[in-house]
Amino acid sequence: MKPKLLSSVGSQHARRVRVLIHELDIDIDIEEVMFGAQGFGGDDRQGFLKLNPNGKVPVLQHHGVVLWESNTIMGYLADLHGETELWPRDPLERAQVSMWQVWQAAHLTPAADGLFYENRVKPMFLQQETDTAEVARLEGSFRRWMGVLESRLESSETLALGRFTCADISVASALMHAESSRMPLAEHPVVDAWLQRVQQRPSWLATEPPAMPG
Ligand SMILES: N[C@@H](CCC(=O)N[C@@H](CS)C(=O)NCC(=O)O)C(=O)O
Repeated sequence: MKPKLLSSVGSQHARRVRVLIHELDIDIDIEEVMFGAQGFGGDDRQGFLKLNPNGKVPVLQHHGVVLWESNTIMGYLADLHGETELWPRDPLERAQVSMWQVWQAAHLTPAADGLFYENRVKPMFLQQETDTAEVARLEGSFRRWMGVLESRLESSETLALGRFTCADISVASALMHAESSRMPLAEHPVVDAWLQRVQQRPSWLATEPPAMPG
C-alpha cells in the first residue's frame, strides 16, 4: 500500500516533503488539500481536523496511521526508501542532519512564517494591514538566525556532513517565500548563494508552485 501525502502546492512545509519525494523518487500518492473559509480541509474542515488536529499541511497517511510535522514525515519516508545519503543511518551523522531540522522548526520558521504572514498573507489574502512593529520584531529575529546560517555556510557548502542532505531541504524550504515576504536575505550573501544552489536542483524546480498573485 502506497503512502498518501496531503499537501498544498504553496506550502513551504509541504514543499520540503515534496522535494525529498522527488530526490528519492518515492512512489506515493499526493493529494492537494483545499483551503476553505475555516482553513485547510475545504468543505470538510472537521474531517481534516480529525486527521490533523492542528489543521495544517502536510499530513501523511500510511497503513492506517496518520503522521503530521513535515520533518517527521521526511524521516519516515526516507527510512522507508532505504539507504540514502540525504538521511544517514549512522547515529552521529543523523543527529547532525536532524539538528538543523529541529533548528528550522524551532527558530527559523517562527521568524520566516511570521514575515510571510505579515508581509504577504495579511495584505494579499486577508485585506488586513501589516503590523509594522511586529515586522520589526520578526526581522530582528530573522537576522539573528541568518547570522547562524551565514557563519555555518562560510565554512561549508552545505549545512551538514559536507554534502546535500535533508538539513538543506528543511532549511531552504523555510525560506521559500523569502522574496515575496521581504525577508532580509540579501544582507546575507553566503546564505543567498547556498539557497540559489538548492533552488537549482531538479527536485526544487519540479516542486515550484504556480506564481501567486501580486
Ligand atoms: N510544523 C508544521 C507546520 C505546518 C504548517 O504551518 N503548515 C501551514 C501551511 S505552510 C498550514 O497548514 N497553515 C494553516 C494553519 O496554520 O491553519 C510542519 O512542519 O509540518
